Amino acid sequence: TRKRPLVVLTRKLPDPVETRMRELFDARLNIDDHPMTEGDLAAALREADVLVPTITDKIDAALLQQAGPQLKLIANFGNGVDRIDVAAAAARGITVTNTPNVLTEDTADMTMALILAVPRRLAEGANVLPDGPKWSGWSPTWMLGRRIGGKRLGIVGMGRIGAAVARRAKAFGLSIHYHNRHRAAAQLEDELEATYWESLDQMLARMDIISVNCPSTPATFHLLSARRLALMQPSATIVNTARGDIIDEDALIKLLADNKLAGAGLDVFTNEPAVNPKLVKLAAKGKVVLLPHMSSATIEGRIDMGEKVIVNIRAFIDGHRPPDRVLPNKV
Ligand code: 8YV
Repeated sequence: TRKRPLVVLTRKLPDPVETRMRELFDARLNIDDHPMTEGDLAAALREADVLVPTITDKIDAALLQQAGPQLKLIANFGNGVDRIDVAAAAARGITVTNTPNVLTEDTADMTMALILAVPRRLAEGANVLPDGPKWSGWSPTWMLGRRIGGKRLGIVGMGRIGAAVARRAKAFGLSIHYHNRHRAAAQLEDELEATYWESLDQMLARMDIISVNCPSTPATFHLLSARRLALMQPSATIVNTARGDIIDEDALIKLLADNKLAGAGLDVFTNEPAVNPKLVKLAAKGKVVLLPHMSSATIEGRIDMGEKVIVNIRAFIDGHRPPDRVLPNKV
């Protein structure tokens, strides 16, 4: 019988996923879930037939040089492949796959939660009662936020997640606007009653809420630059559940601190897991809601992601085209 492929998991995955991996492959698990050091990763690349990394692993061209000739597949446990140099992998004959679709709805739910939470001051309000004495009682002018219904939502990146956010937002009475490299299909525009803005600058200037839903690529690095962020209205809020580096975080912090922007809801940051202390201060003041990169974090979603990884590995090993192959020119 053929030797089972050595599949190295860089992090602990849900039990059912690991059980299945062990049934199918020679799976090397990370039982105590320690984040991999660069040395661990290099060792894994030297030995593995298949590597299953997560967002906590940076797999750049230099690291890939240490990969052994047996490594043929990097099956990412996650949608975004911004931490993997897909072109460098391709140059070495290594295929990269990801886990799209299964985390779309969960991520959109959390994005919607932030779209509601920031203008309606949910995090501030949720802190009042645990702090007991802070509540002096109801008052007509206390804890006033901004209405959601009737406002304009501008989505930056109308892909699967952007569309799922738009569907939710539409049900809350927001009008849908979007900017994307390419205009969306007429059918989707009709369904969402969405307005396409070819100019991101013009859209930013006119929106009440902006939601960032595009991937992180060289083309989207600081897409929301200092200049562009300054185009937003002082009453506007911005939500990011995509990747931290799409927004110029320092510029965002400055605008928030200067009250030139009303608020922000951030699930992703420039230097994860480090978070700029200025953002923490703004959170204490109720200007921003900060989440620890948890928009796709559901029990069901993580199992679905694991199953997708397995489907991709099996297809690849059986000599088929894995369904979720990431092409270098698509990154
Ligand atoms: C995960 C994500 O947190 O899929 C993504 O792109 O950001 C999240 O689902 C992570 O990437 C898992 O590796």
